[in-house]
Amino acid sequence: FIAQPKTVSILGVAFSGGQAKGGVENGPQTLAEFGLHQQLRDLDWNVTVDARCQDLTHLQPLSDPDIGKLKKPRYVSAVCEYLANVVEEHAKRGELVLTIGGDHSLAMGTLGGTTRAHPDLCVIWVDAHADINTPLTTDSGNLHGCPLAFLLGLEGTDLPEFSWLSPCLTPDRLVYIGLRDVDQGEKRILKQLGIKAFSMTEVDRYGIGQVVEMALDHVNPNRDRPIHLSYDVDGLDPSVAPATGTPVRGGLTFREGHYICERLHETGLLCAMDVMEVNPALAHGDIHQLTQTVAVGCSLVRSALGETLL
Ligand code: 5AB
Ligand code: MN
Ligand code: MN
Ligand code: MN
Repeated sequence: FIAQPKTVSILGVAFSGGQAKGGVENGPQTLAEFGLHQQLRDLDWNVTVDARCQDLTHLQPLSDPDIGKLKKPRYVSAVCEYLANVVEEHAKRGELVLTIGGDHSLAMGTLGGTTRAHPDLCVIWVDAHADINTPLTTDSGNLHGCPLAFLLGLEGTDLPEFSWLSPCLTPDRLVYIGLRDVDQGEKRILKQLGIKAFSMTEVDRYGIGQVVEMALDHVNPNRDRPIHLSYDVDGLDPSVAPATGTPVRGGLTFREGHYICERLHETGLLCAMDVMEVNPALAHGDIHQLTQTVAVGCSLVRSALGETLL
C-alpha cells in the first residue's frame, strides 16, 4: 500500500476493566483537553480523530464471572476485539495509529489490530512490568498484567472468550525497556522464551542510547520492520509520571523516556504507539502531579512524532 503521508489517527479508549482502579478511563479525555491533538497538528501531522472507542461501556456484559483468576474477561475481550478492528482499519490505510488508554489490557486490541496490517512488525514495550502473566501465572487476575501472554498465545490463553484473538506475535519480535517489577512466573516465561529485556539495571549500565540501539538490533536487525511502541507511563519514574495505577520506584528519567521516542521516530519505522495507564484520579487532587503526568504523556507522543530539541 501507499502509506498515508504524515497522517496519525488518534483513538482515545476510555477503559479501565483490565484492572481495579477507577479513573484510568479518563486518561484520553485529559490528554485531549491538554491539547494533544493540536500539538500534533503543530508538528505538521494530519490528525484524524476516531471517536468510536471513546465510550465502549455498552460492550460490558450483564454478567462477567471470573474465569479462573481472570477478572472481567468478557468485557476486556469485547473491548479489545472492537479496538482491534478499528486499529486494523487505520493501520491498513498506512496511518500511524495512536491509542491513548485506558489500561494496558488494551494492547491486546492495539497489537491485535496492527499485526493484521503489518504481520512482520516488532514491539518495543516500555514498562516497569512485563505484562506477560498467563491465566495460570497471574496472581492479581488483572488482565492489564497479561496482554503479551495472549498476543503470544502462551499456555492457558486459548480461551473461548478470547477466540477472536489468535497468536500474532513471536518472542523474537518483542523487546522490553524499563522493567523493574517482574513477577516470578513472568521471569520464568521470559527465560524460557528467550525474550530480550532491558531492565533498569541495563539502562544504568549501558545508558539509554546504547539500550535503544541494542533493542533495535534485536527485534529489527535490518531496520526494515514496522515498529509498534507500547508505552506504559509507569515505565517512567513516579517522580516523572506520578498519576498511574501501579507506580514503581527507580524508573526512567524524563529524558530517558523521551529519548526512546525520539530515536524510534528517527528510524522512520513507527507504525503505532500506545500511551497507557495515565490515571488522572491518582494525582490525589494535586494539580501539579496531574499536569505533570498528562504533560509527559503528550510530550512522549510529540517526541515519537518528530518533535526535536533543536
Ligand atoms: B501494567 C502485576 N504483574 O500481573 C500483575 O501496569 C502488575 O499494565 C501488572 O504494566 C501491571 O497484576 C500491569 C503484579
Ligand atoms: Mn506497568
Ligand atoms: Mn503495562
Ligand atoms: Mn500500571
